[in-house]
Amino acid sequence: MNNIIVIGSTGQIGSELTMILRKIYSGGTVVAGYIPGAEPRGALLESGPAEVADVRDARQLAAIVDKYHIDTIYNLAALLSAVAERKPLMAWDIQMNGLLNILEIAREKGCAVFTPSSIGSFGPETPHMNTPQDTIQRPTSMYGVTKVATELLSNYYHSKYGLDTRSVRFPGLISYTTLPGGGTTDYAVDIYYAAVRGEEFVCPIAAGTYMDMMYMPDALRAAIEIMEADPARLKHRNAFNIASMSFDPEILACAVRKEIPGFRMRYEVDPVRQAIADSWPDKMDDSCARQEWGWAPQYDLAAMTSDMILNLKKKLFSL
Ligand code: VAH
Repeated sequence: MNNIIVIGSTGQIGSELTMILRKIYSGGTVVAGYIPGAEPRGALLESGPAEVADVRDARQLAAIVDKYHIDTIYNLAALLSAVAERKPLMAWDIQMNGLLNILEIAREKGCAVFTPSSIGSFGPETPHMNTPQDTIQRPTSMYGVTKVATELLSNYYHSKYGLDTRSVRFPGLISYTTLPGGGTTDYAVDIYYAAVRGEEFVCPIAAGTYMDMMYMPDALRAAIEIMEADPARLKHRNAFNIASMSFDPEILACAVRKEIPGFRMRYEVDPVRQAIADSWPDKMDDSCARQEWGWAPQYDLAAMTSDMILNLKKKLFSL
C-alpha cells in the first residue's frame, strides 16, 4: 500500500483509520474521502489531502484514483444497522451501487479494496456461539443483507477478475474519538459517556444480550494487517471473522462500576435494535484470521474500559 483513499474518512472508523494510515504510510498519500455535510476538520483536514468522494458518483471516484495514483481503496461508506432499517433504499444504494462503482474502478485501475463486513452479516439461523468462518448467513436486517452481498460481490471480483479484495467482519466497535452513527452496538459506547458525566445510563439493549465487541485500536490494526498480509496465505478473503470480547449490558456495566463505583443503569429496550441484536451472534470463532494472517486482539474488557474512561475524562473535561 502506498497511495490510499479512505472513503467515509469522517465516520467512526474512517476518522481514526485515516490518521493511522497517514502515520504508517507517510511516504505515500492518504486521501480523506468525504461527502458534503461531513467535511473533515482539524488534524484530519490539516494532515493530508481531502476530496469529495461519494460512492454513488463513479466519475468523481475514478478522477480521484487517477489524480493520486491510488493503489488501495478503504470503502467505509455505509449506513449502520439501525439507520439502515429507517432508510433501507438509501442503505442499498450506498452499500451496493456504491460498492459496484468501487469494484469496477478498482478492476480497471488495479486497486486493492477493503470493504468491511460485520457480525451483522449473520442471521437467526447462524450458530450464535463460536460462529464459524463459513456458515449460514441469512440476516434479517437491510444492513445485514448489504453486508452478505458485499462479501459475495467482493469475492466474485476476486475470483473472476483477480481483484485484490479482502475484509473482516467487525464486531461492535467502541471508541472515544468519534461518536458512532446509529448502530445496534452503540449502547456500548454511549454507556461510557453517561458514566463519565455521572449520569444514569438508559440501556436500549436487554440484559443477557451478548454480542461480539472490539476496541477501536484493535479494529484499526486488523483493517491494516489484513491488507498487508501475504496473499499466498489467504484461504479466505471476504470476510474474516475477527473477535476480541463478548459481553452483555450487565457485564459491561459491572466493568464500568469497577472504575466508577456510583455508576447507575436502567433499561428501556428499543425493539428495533433489540430485534437486530437478537439475530446476531453472541461470539464468533476467529481461528481462520489467526491462522491465515496472524490476527490477535490486544485489548480485553478491563483494558478497554480503563482506557475509554481515562480518555473520555480528558475529552469531556479537558483534564
Ligand atoms: C452497528 N456498530 O451496530 C455497527 C456494526 C457490528 C455492528 O455493524 O450497526
